Amino acid sequence: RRVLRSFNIFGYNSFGAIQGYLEELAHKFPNLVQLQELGKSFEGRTMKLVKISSQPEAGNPVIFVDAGIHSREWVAPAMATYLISRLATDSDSMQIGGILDGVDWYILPVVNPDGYEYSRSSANKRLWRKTRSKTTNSRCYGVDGNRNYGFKWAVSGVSNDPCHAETFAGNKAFSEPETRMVSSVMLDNKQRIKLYVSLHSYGQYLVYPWGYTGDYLPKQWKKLDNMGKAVSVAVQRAGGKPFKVMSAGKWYPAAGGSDDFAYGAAGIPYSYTMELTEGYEFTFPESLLSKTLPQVYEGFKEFGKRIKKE
Ligand code: ING
Ligand code: ZN
Repeated sequence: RRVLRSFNIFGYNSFGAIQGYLEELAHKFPNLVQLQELGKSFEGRTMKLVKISSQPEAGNPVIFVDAGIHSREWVAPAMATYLISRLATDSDSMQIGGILDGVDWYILPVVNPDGYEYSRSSANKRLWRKTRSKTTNSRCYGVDGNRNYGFKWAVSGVSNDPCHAETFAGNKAFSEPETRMVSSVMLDNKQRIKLYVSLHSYGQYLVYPWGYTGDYLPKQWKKLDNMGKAVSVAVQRAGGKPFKVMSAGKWYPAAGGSDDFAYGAAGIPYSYTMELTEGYEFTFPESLLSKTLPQVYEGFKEFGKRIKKE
């Protein structure tokens, strides 16, 4: 109860307050919201996957959303937590137009809790991006989680310098417990997951594979492009900024991202990195969350509608 009082859905919350809120939702909506323990982060924080379903036995297609692999991108966990809140409460009040009929949502709102708490700890840590694991250099910490996935690992857009680079890919693919846990969710549920969305904060982009190269597009790129554009229109209709929809590698090539792994290794047919939000880069003002999160939610409703029809 004490934890809940410090939780604000339109604010930047501590990892503990977010976990407390998720427990509260699971308690309040036991037929809708389930928490699955995935394991522990490097520093020992328990990672819980939120599963939201109105028909848990139906084997519905699944939309998997994660956020916060980059710790300084605070708007991403805020969006994921807001999405969880809306899915649970709207569906309970039947206002959601059946967004939970025929589709289940799996959401991991804070992929990198150690980095998140580190970036919250003081103003000079605010822009920390990586995990907080120990590297081969005992004075340098952390791996770029979005360069650590085991698909075309380290072929482009990465660094092997753990000390001076934000894009250190790790000393091997999946060196980080956090990226291993996300990949297990994908692989364990690959028959059912039809859409994967990873939330970040830099510019206003909705990008799809490939990220590792700008030279090729996947065979099915047009389907990815069309769905992305429809989502952008939905957000714009709600008063939000449109997204630039394109392949990640055409923006800038970088290998080892979670969206490439989802698409290329787990065979998830729709996979995106969604960047919120233009003009503020990593430090999106807390005061704008109450306006932006509901706008982007309209985009997630569009994702839901389209996956249901697939
Ligand atoms: N952006 C992503 C990054 O990890 C990205 C975007 C991913 C580009 C993969 C190309 C390939 O760099 C942020 N905000 O981190
Ligand atoms: Zn990022």
